[in-house]
Amino acid sequence: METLWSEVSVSHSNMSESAKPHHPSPQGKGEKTHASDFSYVGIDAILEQMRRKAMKQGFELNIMVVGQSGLGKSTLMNTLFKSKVSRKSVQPNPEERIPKTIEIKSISHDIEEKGVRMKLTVIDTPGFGDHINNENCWQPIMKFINDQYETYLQEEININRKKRIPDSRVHCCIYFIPPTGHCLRPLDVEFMRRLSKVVNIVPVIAKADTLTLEERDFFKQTIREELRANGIDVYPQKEFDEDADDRMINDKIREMIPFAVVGSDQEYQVNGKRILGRKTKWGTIEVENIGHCEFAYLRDLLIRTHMQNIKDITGSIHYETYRVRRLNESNAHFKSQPSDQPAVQPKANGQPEVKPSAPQANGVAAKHEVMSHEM
Ligand SMILES: Nc1nc2c(ncn2[C@@H]2O[C@H](COP(=O)(O)OP(=O)(O)OP(=O)(O)O)[C@@H](O)[C@H]2O)c(=O)[nH]1
Ligand SMILES: [Mg+2]
Repeated sequence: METLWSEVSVSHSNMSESAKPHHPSPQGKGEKTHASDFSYVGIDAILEQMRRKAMKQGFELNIMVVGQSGLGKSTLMNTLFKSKVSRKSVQPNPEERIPKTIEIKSISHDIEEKGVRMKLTVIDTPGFGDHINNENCWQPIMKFINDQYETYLQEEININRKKRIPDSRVHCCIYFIPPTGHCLRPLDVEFMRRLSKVVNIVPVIAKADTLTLEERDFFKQTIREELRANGIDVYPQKEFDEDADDRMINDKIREMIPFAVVGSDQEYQVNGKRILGRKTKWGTIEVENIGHCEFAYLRDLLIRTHMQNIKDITGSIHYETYRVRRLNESNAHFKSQPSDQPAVQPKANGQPEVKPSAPQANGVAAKHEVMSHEM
C-alpha cells in the first residue's frame, strides 16, 4: 500500500506541481540555456510566472465535516491542522478538551509552508442524525452549501464586482461513517445520495481503531458495494476523470475509499520522534503511520495530491450546476412577469435598471426556495 500511495503522490500533483519550489529564474535560465537556440521562444517561462502569481495570491480550501455526534469530527480536523502540513498554525495546549460542536461554524487558519500560503477553512457541523426522527436532517447542510453558492453567484453577477471573489464555497465534505462494521445506515445513504450531487463527498470510517483489520477490510468493501448499489458517486468521481492517467490514479483511490481514519491532537514521544497519537494500554496508535490507519491517505488526497482538482470540480461542476439552475429560474421568473411591468428595465448606458419590484439589484431573482440545487 505504501508503494501504491507514493506512486499516486508523485505522479498526480495537480496543485503541488504549481506550488513546488522551482528554483531557476525563467529569463535568466532561458537566456543562458537557449542563447544559441534560435527557435526558442520562451513559452515555458509562463510556468514560472504562474508559480509566482500563485505564491503571491496563496491558496484557499474549504472543508466541511459531517457525522454523528462524538465520531471525532473536530478531533480529525485538529489532526489535519496539527499534522506535518500545519503543525505550526495551532498553539499546542494538551490540556484543552475539544468541546461538543453545537452549531455550523467556520474556522479559518492561515498556514504557510515553504513560502506557500494557504487559507484552510474548516466548517464544523454539530452531530448529524442525533435526533429520534432524522428525516430531512440533511437539509440544513444542503442549505448551508447552497447559501455559499448563492453568495458567490451574487458577487459574480454584480456589475461592480470584486477583483477576486471571496470563496466560501464548500470544496469538500468529509462524511463520517460510524465504525459499526456492518453496513451503511439508511441515514448515511440518504445523506450521501443527496449531497454527492452538490458537493465533493469524501467518506471516512471514523474511529477506525475500534475495528480489527479483518473487520475494517470487510466494512470498507461493504460500503463500496453499497455506494455503488445506491448510485452514489463520491470523490474522486469516475465521470470527471480527464484522461487515462487520471483514471489510473483515481481508480487506486476509489479502491481504498472510504479511508479508515483515527484522529488525535495529542503528541507523544515514540522512538525519539514526536508523533500525533492515541495512547492505550496496548500501545500508541500513530495517526500518521499508514501501518496503523489511513489518515495520511486522507490528508494527502485533500492537500498534497488532489486539492486543486477538488476545487476545480467544485467550480466547474457543482457550482456551475447551481448557477445554471438559478439563472434559468430567474429567466422563467422574469418571463412570467406582466409585460407592462417589467422587473428589469434597460438603462441609458445599456445596463439593466432594476425597478423596486425586482427581487435583486443584479437582476437575478431572489431564491424561491432554499433547496433549488436539490436534485
Ligand atoms: N477511539 C477514538 N476516539 C476518538 C477518535 N477521534 C476522536 N475520538 C474521541 O471521541 C470523542 C469525541 O470527539 P470529537 O472530536 O469531539 O467528536 P465530534 O464528532 O466533533 O462530536 P460533536 O462535536 O458532538 O459532533 C473525544 O473524546 C475524542 O478524544 C478516534 O479516532 N478514535
Ligand atoms: Mg465537534
